[in-house]
Amino acid sequence: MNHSRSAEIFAKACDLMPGGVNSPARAFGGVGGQPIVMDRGDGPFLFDVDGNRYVDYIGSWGPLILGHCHPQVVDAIQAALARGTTFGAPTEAENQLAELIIAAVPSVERVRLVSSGTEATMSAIRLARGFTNRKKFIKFSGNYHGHADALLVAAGSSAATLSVPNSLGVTPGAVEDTLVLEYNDVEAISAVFARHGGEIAAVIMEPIVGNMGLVIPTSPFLTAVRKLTSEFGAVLIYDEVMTGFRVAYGGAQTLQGVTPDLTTFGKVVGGGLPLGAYGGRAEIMDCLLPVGQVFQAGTLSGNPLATAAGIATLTVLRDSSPYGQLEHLSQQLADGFRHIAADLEIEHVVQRVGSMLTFFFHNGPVHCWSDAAKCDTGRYSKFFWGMLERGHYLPCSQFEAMFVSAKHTPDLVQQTLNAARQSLVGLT
Ligand code: KE4
Repeated sequence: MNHSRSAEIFAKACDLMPGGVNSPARAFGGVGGQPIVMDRGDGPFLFDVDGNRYVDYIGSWGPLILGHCHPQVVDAIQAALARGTTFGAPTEAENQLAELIIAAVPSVERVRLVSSGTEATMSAIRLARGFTNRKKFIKFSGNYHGHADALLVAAGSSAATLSVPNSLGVTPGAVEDTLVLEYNDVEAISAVFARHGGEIAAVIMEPIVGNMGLVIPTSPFLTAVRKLTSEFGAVLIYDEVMTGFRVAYGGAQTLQGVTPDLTTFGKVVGGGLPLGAYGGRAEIMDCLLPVGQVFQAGTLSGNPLATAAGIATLTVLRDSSPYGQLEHLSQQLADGFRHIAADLEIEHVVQRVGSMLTFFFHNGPVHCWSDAAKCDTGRYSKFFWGMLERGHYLPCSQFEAMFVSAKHTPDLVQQTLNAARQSLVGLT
C-alpha cells in the first residue's frame, strides 16, 4: 500500500501536536510505525488520504456501532445544525436523550449529560464521595476510565500500551485514596473491604473490560463486588462508556443481571459526537448541584448536535435492534480467528462479548492484567501490520478491543479472515 501522503501529513502533525496525535491511543506506540491519516468513513469502511480502503474494526474506539455516516445520524445532525450549534440553555433534545437512556437502563433513574467518558467517570467518583462522605475508592488494574488524575493508576488502554499506567504529573496526593486491585480477584476485594469497608466511597469497574483487551468477569467476582458494596454502603459504579448500548441495548448490566448504583456512558451514546453521561439512583444523582451540594458543570454539556446524534443512534438501536446480527457477525469472526490460529498452531486465545472481541497472543485465557501483560505484543504488532497492509484496520494495541458494526457483512468478515490467515502464516 502507498502511504506517502499520510506520511507527509503526519510529519507536519508532529511539528504541531505532541506525537502528531490528539490522543496517544492513535499513536501506534504499541505496534511501531506511523499512524495512518484517515480522510473519510463510509459504513464499515475507512479511507485514508492515499485512497486506501480498510474494513474498520475500531469504529473510532467504539462509538460507531452503526458504522460511519449512518444516514439517520447524519440527517439528525444536519437538522440540528440548521437551528444552531449551542445555546448554553436547556433544550428539549436533552430531555429526549435522557428519556432514551433512562428507558434503556433500568438502574438509571436520573442522568446528567457531559462531553466525554472521562468527564462522566470523574464526576461519578466525585458524586460517590459526596454521597457517602468517604474518600477511598477501588479500581482494577487494566481497567481504563479516562484520564482524570485519581483514575490514572494502573490504567489500561493507551496508558498500558505505552507503559505509563501511572502518569507523570499525577501527584501522590491525587491518588492516595485510589486502591488498585486485580480484576476477577474475589479474595483481594473481600480482604480490602474487610479492612477498609467503612472508608470506601465506591468501586468503579468495567463490567466487561475492553481496555486490556477483552476480559470477561467471572460470576463470583460480579456477585462479590455487588454484595460487598451493598453491605458496606459503597457506591458501585459500572463504567459502561464502552459496553453501554454496545454489548446490549441496556448495556453489560442487563446481560449480567446486576443493578449498579451509578453507570457512566460515552461513545455509542453520542453517536460519534462528543457526549458522555452518568446516571443512576435518584437519591445519589440529586446530590448534584443545583439540587444537592456536589459540583459539576460544562459549557457544552448536552450540546444540541451531540444530543441529536445520540438520539438518532439510540433510536435506530432501539427500533432495529441489530444485536442479533452483530452477534452472528462477531461469532463468525471470532470462530474464524480461532480456527486459523489453531490450524497454524499459533498460541492464542480469542475472547468476545457481543461485538467486542480481542485476539490475544497468549497461551490460555486472560482473566486480569497480570495475564494480559504476558501477551506477545511483538507478534500482535506483526499481525496488526499484516492486516493493515491487506486493508483490515485492527486496534493498534494488544490492549484494546476490536469492534464490529451493523454495517459489516459476512462477506467482509470472510475477507478479514482470509487476510488473517495470510498475516498469521508469517508468524508461525
Ligand atoms: P473518553 O474520555 O475517551 O471519551 O472516555 C474515557 C473512557 C472511560 N471509560 C472507558 C471504559 C473507556 O474505554 C474510555 C475510553 N476508551 C479509550 C479506548 N479504549 C478511548 C480512546 C482514546 O483514549 O483515544
